Amino acid sequence: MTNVLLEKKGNIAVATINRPKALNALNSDVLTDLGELVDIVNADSEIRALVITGSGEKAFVAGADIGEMSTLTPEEGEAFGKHGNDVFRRIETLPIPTIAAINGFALGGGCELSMSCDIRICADTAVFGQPETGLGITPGFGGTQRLARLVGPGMAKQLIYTAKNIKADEALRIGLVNAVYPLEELMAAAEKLAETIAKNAPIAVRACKKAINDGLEVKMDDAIVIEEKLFGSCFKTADQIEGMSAFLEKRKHEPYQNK
Ligand code: DAK
Repeated sequence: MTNVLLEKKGNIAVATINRPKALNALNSDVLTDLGELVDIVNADSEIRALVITGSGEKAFVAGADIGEMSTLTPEEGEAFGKHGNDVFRRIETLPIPTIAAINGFALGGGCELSMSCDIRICADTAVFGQPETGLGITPGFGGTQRLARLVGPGMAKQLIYTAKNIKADEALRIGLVNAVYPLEELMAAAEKLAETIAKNAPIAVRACKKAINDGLEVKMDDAIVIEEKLFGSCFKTADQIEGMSAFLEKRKHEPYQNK
């Protein structure tokens, strides 16, 4: 991978979209590398949480590549959208938690990539938006769906219809991000959050992600059954036995083993 860099740090990993000359815009090569990133992370049981950020100090991702998109036919546009949607859905359904550390512009496909992650935190310099209607297209990598689910249909429609950008403080106010940090503190905060997650029992954390994601797609009666089954699946794991024994024996639990 040349367009996505991956660095492992203990039980967490940091993926950096690496196309700074184009503000990390998503062309087909970047999308392909993001797909490869998912394969690598899925195959590595040591990675318990993944941070995704952008290279440079200016942009997380400034959108899908407008140069590449500008000459597409309707059929090619649909195929490009499917490429992005497939990759973003694979990121959204990665078993481990994902954190978008948004270090600048997160426009169009960049905002959509961040919304495919479980948690979004950003720099005070970050700018969010879905500028697509200003370019003559719709959001194409899940923006109409994930933004409406995250901030509600009214706010999502306003952002998408107006194509207006918002700053970090407004993104925090509407619930698009969980926290805002000075740019120079963002990556430390993201890694600390990832490490905190990685210290908890990995099987339980993955079950929680699945319960929340799958449960949100069905009605409550079915959602609580999803939770019951995942709850049950944690019992008799080595980490459940150790976690509960440590509590009862009034000691700190041993590092969890992902077993
Ligand atoms: N695509 C390609 N190149 C980009 C880019 C982008 N999205 N954003 C920036 N760049 C390039 C610039 O062209 C410039 O390249 P050079 O001229 O140096 O070669 C370089 O990055 C630096 O950008 P600027 O010189 O413009 O930097 P500024 O600081 O002046 O401005 C900016 C930063 C982020 C405000 C500006 O670059 C900008 O407005 N960028 C475009 C933002 C944008 O509109 N993004 C949304 C793209 S639309 C679909 C599938 C996918 C999508 C939609 C539909 N279907 C299949 C249905 C997704 C759509 C989008 O993401």
